[in-house]
Amino acid sequence: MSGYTLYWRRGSGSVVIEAALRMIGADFNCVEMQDSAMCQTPEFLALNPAGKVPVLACPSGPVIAESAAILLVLDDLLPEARLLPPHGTPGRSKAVQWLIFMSANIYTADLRYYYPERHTTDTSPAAAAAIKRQSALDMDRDFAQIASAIEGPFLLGETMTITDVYAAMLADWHAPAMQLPEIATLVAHVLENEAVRTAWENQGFGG
Ligand SMILES: N[C@@H](CCC(=O)N[C@@H](CS)C(=O)NCC(=O)O)C(=O)O
Repeated sequence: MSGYTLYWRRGSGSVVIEAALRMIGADFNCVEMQDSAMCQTPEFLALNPAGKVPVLACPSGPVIAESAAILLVLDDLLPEARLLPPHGTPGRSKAVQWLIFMSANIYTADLRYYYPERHTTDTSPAAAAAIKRQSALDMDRDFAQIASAIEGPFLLGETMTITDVYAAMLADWHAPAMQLPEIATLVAHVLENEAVRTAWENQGFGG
């Protein structure tokens, strides 16, 4: 399998896609988006009208946006790489449920936390501060739910899936999550994986 192109940005959700590509041994090249303006060019908007990374162009033609969707498609294309448990197993249901939970809830809360001004028409500093406070509380609640579902050390027990890598990415953005012992243990085990460590280093995580 060769010829993937990953559109990425330092410190963004593209890190879990690079980790997945490395875990499956795919050939890929990277196009770095240096800033928000680069994500708003007509060329990039033709790939993802939302103007956001990550975006993955597949060698067979499709261009996919949305981090969780990209991971599900990669798993479909290369099921033997076991980014996720096999179709039809209880483990897969659980891994997919938490992957979507994190992408729908925690990723979006992180965006509210880091870019509060984009989430209100009220331009006052107090409004931004209130959005930051609430999004931090939302993430605390959501990470606690994940922590209670972790079998240990990974979500599904002894076998790491891409859902664990996704959780580690989100924990890097929300340091209080590391105070939960189940999350800290999961992250420590995820970072033992060489493919993950390389992606973390390339994309400015772990600092
Ligand atoms: N739901 C999307 C969120 C993607 C997203 O918001 N990406 C951010 C970086 S983490 C982005 O590209 N923002 C564009 C900008 O800030 O200009 C996903 O899961 O991929």
